[in-house]
Amino acid sequence: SVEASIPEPQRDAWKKHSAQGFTTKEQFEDETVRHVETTLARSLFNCDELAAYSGASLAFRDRLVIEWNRTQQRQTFADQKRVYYLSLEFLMGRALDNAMLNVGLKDVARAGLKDLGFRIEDVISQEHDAALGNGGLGRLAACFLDSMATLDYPAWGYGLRYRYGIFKQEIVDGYQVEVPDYWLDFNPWEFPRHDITVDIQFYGHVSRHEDEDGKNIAVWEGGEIVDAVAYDVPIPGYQTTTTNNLRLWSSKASKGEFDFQKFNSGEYEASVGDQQRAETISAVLYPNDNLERGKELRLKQQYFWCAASLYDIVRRFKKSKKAWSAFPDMVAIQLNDTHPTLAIVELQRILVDLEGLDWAEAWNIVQNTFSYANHTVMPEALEKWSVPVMQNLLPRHLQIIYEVNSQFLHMVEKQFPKDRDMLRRVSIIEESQPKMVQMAYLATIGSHKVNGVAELHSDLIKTTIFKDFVKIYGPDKFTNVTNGITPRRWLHQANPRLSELIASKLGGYEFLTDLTKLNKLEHFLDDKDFKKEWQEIKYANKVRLAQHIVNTTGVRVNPKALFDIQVKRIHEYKRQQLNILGVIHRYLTIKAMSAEERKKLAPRVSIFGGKAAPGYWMAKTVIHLVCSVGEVVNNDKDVGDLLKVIYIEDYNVSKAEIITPASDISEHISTAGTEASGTSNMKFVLNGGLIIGTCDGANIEITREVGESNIFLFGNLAEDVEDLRHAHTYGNFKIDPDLAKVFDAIKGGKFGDANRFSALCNSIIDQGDYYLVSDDFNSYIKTHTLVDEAYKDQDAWLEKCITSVSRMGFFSSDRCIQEYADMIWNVEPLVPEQRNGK
Ligand code: B1H
Ligand code: IMP
Repeated sequence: SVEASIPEPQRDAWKKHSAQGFTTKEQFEDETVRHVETTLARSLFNCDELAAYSGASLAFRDRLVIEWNRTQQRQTFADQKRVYYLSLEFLMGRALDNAMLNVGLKDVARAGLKDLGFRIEDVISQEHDAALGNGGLGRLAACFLDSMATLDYPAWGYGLRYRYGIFKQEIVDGYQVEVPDYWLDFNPWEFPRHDITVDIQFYGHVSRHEDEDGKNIAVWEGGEIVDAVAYDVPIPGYQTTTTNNLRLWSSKASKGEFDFQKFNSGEYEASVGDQQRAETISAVLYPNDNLERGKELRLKQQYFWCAASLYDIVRRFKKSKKAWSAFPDMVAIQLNDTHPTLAIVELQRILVDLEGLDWAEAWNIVQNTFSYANHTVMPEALEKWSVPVMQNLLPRHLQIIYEVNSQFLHMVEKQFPKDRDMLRRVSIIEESQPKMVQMAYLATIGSHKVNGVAELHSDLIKTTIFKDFVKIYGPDKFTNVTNGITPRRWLHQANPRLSELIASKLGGYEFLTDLTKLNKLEHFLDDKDFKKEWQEIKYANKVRLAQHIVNTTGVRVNPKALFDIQVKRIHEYKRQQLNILGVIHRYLTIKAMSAEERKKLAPRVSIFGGKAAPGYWMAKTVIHLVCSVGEVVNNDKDVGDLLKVIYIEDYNVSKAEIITPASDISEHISTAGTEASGTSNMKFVLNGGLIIGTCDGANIEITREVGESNIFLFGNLAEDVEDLRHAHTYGNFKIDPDLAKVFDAIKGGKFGDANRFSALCNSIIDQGDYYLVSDDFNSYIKTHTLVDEAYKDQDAWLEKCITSVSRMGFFSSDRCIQEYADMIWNVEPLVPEQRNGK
């Protein structure tokens, strides 16, 4: 704060001693050894790889912190609009490698570590992933942070500091077992800010009082208080000194609340219980992807995080001493799905109850501040909170929601006077038993823009869940921002050799900050040496993955085989079941082939990976089926290298960095209309793999960019799904004959006790086949035959891969952030003096 700043006469001394951070190899070694010896109290006699990782990280951290401080000062002085990205998930992965590359000192670190006796790869792999997310939604938030810093936007992330991130998955006897992910033992990348603590209130009741001016105001009293403590994580941009902040809140028993009475009177357990209850709020990430279960603790997490973040944002704004009407000119708040929707209500509460603004003036500020991105249309993922639960936990917020709803419905009634059913449909409060608060509606009404995450998805939300809202607000409120990925992590870091090869052809690494530059690669399609090296790199990446597979599963796979990969959360809509049923079909086909026919077939490795939500039995059954098929196929000597089936345990971001560059083909085969975007599809293509996919999410735009001849599309279209489902229920549903043979094999016990798979088989055979596995089976199998054929012509295949990579420029998260900044947030970058190369 201003009061604590150093007096003018002493500032020269201060500046003279200001920390600098290393730039040379000598300095890096100095700093690393100093940290190992002093910060960690170790020596050259007990410095293992973990200690070397810690020392190197602390050396890099010092550098980041210096730029981070400068960035924050610059942003404060610049007095311009900032973006706040609210996400309940940030799937960051590892930080050291990313810091080295973004700062531009990885080569320095490699040489320095070598001098000190370490291989940089071994040091990097010591780091525990920061896995505060489930899948695509959380990883998107992480890519966005990277792009916002790289593009010099003054931006903060706000999230929760879970003590346990997404669980670690072990496969035991072919079943998923969940192990807690306690990741905070040593985390050099976070800074506890014990001085930044916010009191968060829960429960209690609302009473009405007159203030000094005779105005009637609501006062929320009683209940309990929990402290939110800030932990800050520096986010370095690539080739810029801009280093933004990710602020994660941790819950703690409030000093005022912690019951010393109880403690002193010997009721230790009761008082410790209170403390534990407070700390439970940020204890664990809910491990569901695309599913909301309506648990009170989850709502508590959401409010805790929204209230702490809003308090912080409002505090920062108030320092500027501007009028409240200027709030939306200084603050843009982006809601990553509906999870932070309570922030809308909390800002209205702050403005009306605490700051004394008129309702309408306050609501205008709120609407101009917020924007909301929708990430799913799956009904089971749409958030609804029970009114009684909310009444109990957040009584004042529920009142505000009712008031917002009442004013909104009034407006709608004026606009559509004769349409009673419209009012029922768009009400934030669903008149069910119990009544429910529909968060997607609240988020839409409280925001000035709503976007989907790929073109098809953005169209779908306008014709389904938000159809009425488009009529009410007009189409301009609804827009599309197709997702993207950061090329720094997903090309340069994950696939350094490919990045280097591309740079050697394009004359530098500019493509990493302007991915459209990749289009120049098409000029090298006739360059034999280039193509040979490209192929060698793909092969080396496959060898690396094969090594990982043999180390972790004991199964030896042939890196010359076609690697066919599906890694993502296990979900019926993503249809891993279609994939494994297709694999069984392939196995049965091979078994029936003559030796001559077998010779013509390209050997395949089918690779699966991903976590199932712990309570999602069908998803767990799919994992078990994959493992059981693997057991049989991998031990069938008659089949040998022609087919291998692998389950990679504990898929996470750092494993994705090994897996993604090693695909020949990857699978993105969701039932059309269910996958909002998908982002791993972009990562695989950017790394020189082709994809087999449905016309869903971003697959459609990938097809448009790379060209139809460079992608393997199959299956029914989104527009036909409803009719097909209707036919399943009311027509006479006949299962695909090839698929029926596959089920016969399963039922015959070919892959172990058939009872274990009966629920999975029946969901397709006689329970309506909601995800259209049977409808798409034939087209899927045929398309895989096309893949086999295409792979035989290695030259043509390579050309497809290179052409595709050259056309992937659109899918950089930089483009995405640019679109958000211009169309939705209305913010400008704040460019530091040093931009290119720090
Ligand atoms: C996506 C989620 C999600 N959409 C609820 N929705 C969650 C919903 O914990 N929960 O309750 C967690 C996650 N995740 C994904 O977002 C989409 O399925 C992908 O298609 C999309 O690429 C990604 C990023 O936009
Ligand atoms: P997708 O939406 O399934 O394509 O996944 C998007 C991205 O999220 C992947 O490329 C990974 O970076 C990440 N991801 C997906 N599933 C998991 C998981 O189970 N653990 C960790 N990261 C995941």
